[in-house]
Amino acid sequence: MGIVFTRLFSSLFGNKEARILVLGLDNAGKTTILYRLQMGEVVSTIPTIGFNVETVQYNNIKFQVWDLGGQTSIRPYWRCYFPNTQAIIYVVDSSDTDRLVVAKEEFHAILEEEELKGAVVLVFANKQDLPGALDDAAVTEALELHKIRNRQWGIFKTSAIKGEGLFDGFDWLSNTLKSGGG
Ligand code: G3D
Ligand code: MG
Repeated sequence: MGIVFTRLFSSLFGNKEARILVLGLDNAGKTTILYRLQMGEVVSTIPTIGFNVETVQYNNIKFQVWDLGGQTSIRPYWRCYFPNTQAIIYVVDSSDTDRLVVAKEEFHAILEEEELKGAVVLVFANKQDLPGALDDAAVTEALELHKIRNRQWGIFKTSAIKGEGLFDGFDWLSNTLKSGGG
C-alpha cells in the first residue's frame, strides 16, 4: 500500500513545502489511516501544550494529525500548524451517531480558520464495516457538507481497519490538488 500512496503524492507539490492535516474527533480512525499510508515513520510530538501531534513527513509533504474537541484553551496553538496547508482530511466515525453533531461543529469551526480557507477538503466516512454506520450520503447531511462554499470537497466511505476506500479518497485528493483545486 505504501508504494501506491507515495506514487500519488510524489510529484504533487514540486519542491514547495506542503501540509495535509488529518483531523477529526478522537477515536475516528485518524492514527490508523496515518499508519495505513506507510509513507514513513510516524513521529509523535510530546504534548507540552496539551495536545499531541503525530507527523509523517514524505519529501516536502507533512501529514499531521491531532484530535479535535475537548479543551478550547489549546485551540490557539493549533494555528502554528495551519500555514501551507493544501488539504484537510476530516475523519468521521460513521457509527458514532451520538457525536456527529460535535463532529459537525468542530469541522465547520476548522473551515472558518483564515489560514485554511484555500485548503481542499476530503472527508472519510470511516468505520463502514461496523453495523449501523451511516453511509456517505447520511454523513454528508450530518456534517452539512453542502454548506461548504468556495472550495472543493469530496467524501468517501472507508474502513481504515480493512484498508478499504482510502485509495479512492487519496486518488481524488491528488487529482484535485494537481488540477489546482482549493
Ligand atoms: P484516532 O486516531 O482518530 O483517535 P484511531 O483513532 O486510529 O486510534 O482508532 C480508534 C479505534 O478505532 C481503534 O481501535 C482503531 O483500530 C479503530 N478503527 C479505526 N478505523 C476503523 C474502521 O474503519 N473500522 C473499525 N471497526 N475500527 C476502526 P482500538 O480498539 O485500538 O481502540
Ligand atoms: Mg490518534
